[in-house]
Amino acid sequence: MTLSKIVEHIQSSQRFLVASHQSPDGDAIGSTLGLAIALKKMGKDVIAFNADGVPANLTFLPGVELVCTTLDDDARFDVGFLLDAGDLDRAGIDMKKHCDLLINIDHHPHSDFGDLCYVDTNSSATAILVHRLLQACDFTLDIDVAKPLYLGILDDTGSFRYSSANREAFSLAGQLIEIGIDPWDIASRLYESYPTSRMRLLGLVLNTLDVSSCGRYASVSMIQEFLTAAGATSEESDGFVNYARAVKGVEVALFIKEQPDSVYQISFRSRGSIDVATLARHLGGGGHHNAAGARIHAGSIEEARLVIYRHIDSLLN
Ligand SMILES: [Mn+2]
Repeated sequence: MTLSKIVEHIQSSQRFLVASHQSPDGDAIGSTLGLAIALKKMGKDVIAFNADGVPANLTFLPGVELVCTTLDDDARFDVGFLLDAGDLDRAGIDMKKHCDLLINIDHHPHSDFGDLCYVDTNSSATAILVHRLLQACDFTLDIDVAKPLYLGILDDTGSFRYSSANREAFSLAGQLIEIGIDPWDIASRLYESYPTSRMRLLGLVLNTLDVSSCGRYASVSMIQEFLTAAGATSEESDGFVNYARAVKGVEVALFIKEQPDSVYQISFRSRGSIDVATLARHLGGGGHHNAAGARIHAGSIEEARLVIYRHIDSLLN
């Protein structure tokens, strides 16, 4: 129902903005580029937007030249898509000001903004929802659109490992391979093309591994000095939380990142039925059942860790 309404708006409109959340991951960029390229091929005027731009490791994707990091104050669009964002605020711009119609496409729970809202929390990635939309538009996928969509699915399913990796994800991946995707090419660009600085940073962060006495939760932490010592940027620590979850017996993993002004960014990962999204929302953040994040204020990284440990103790008991 919603999909066919979105199709009508695509057919009857000309100027499109396609945006996603700040600090974009593979699905944010993949779904943005997939939709932006497809709209362009449909003859539309398209600007893609991401407040933080395209991460360096994803600049090999087609369509990156469509992505802006700022918009003119008076830029106007018939339709604005906000993809994979979870929350309207995460766009980093005032979408409503720039767009006559705002369409939200997402797989995050509690994502309910927009004039039209197409949300399916059972979908592994927003890229899959973009694919459903393009199918509804009778758009014939080519390699330029297939690449970013494949990358979105690959990233959000943890390379088809997470419980979110469902039949639709595998099936669509198969179709995309049929179109010409080379899985090893994309995987090696994503997971085996790291700068040395990231590996040095990983060494420092892994050294902070702390496993609780019960063995059910664990954390890794990063202070600002690590970045200087490794010559790395904060973005290079993406995914480090998964090393804490990879410890046998650990059900909840944390990555605590020190930021300026006594702010600590916490990433949560959990296994199975343990819901870290509720915990993150309780702390003013958000996310998925097994992957979420929040920011807290604390006097030191040790204090931040203890505060979160207390919350996890009550979550587990
Ligand atoms: Mn996603």
